[in-house]
Amino acid sequence: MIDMVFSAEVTAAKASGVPIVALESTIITHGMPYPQNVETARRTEAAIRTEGAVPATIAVLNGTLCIGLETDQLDQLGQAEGVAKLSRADLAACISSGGTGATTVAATMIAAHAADIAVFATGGIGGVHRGAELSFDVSADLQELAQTPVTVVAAGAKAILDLPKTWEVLETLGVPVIAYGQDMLPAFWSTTSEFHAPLRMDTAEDIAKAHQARKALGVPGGQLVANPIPQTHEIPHDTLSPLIEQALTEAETAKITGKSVTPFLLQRIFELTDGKSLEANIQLVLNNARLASRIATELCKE
Ligand code: PSU
Ligand code: MN
Repeated sequence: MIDMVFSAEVTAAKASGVPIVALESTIITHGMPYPQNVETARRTEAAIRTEGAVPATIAVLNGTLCIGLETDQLDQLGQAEGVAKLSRADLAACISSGGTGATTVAATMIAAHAADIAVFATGGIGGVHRGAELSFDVSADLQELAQTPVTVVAAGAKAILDLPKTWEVLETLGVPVIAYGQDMLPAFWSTTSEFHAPLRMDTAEDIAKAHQARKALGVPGGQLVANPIPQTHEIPHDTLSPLIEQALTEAETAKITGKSVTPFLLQRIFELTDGKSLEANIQLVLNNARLASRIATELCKE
């Protein structure tokens, strides 16, 4: 088993059986600008505590896999330059070489599972990029959901992606995609989309039961809970759509590829919406943290 260092708060939660919710760190280093990134991380952690659970933000700091960050560690990570973006392929190498890296959805799932944490909240998962039929750019997050038993609460896949292809791949991989409280899938910055969700659940209890049933069946992999952004904070798809197109064209012109694609697009959309996309992103993360806490609480009861 890999060495892990738990924060004081996570250590205490483990000792007393308090529910724990994992959080990723790529959203801090590559998903939002400073200082909003650190502020959002703190507010997300606080939202989890308000629900009676404990947050475990995951990152690799100087070769140590950290499950839960202390206040100063979070501050430093949020301002650090050149932090690696870690997925399944490079998590181990970062640890073995003593590096520092932020964990994506895929790497956070691996670490959460290793730390025996079953629920994880984020903003949006990675998915099939537009033009993937030529670029083959498909996030490792999808494969991870198929093989690692963690329930991930997200506001759907980011609308910069090819959403129908993302949902198709998740179906092929056997990942349960559960819309929370509505029939349609959310689209990150927008509450709804034109795509019907394969599954719908209305309570945290039902989601926790489905997590346990999958485990009891011996089916590997996790679940994706698609939790819609609260309507008061959404950016309607029609407003966003042309701006996403513009950001995608710019990415193509600038020949942005690989790991840089998602951060580039998020940053451009932030600029093109005068910061409105960031405010929506913050609100949906908080909303996901609250639901994840309630699911983790239900899992602790069983
Ligand atoms: N959700 C956000 N902002 C982000 C991400 C998710 O609101 O920055 C990150 C996650 O860490 C996710 C990653 O795993 O983007 C996907 O990157 P890629 O498309 O390169 O797999
Ligand atoms: Mn990619």
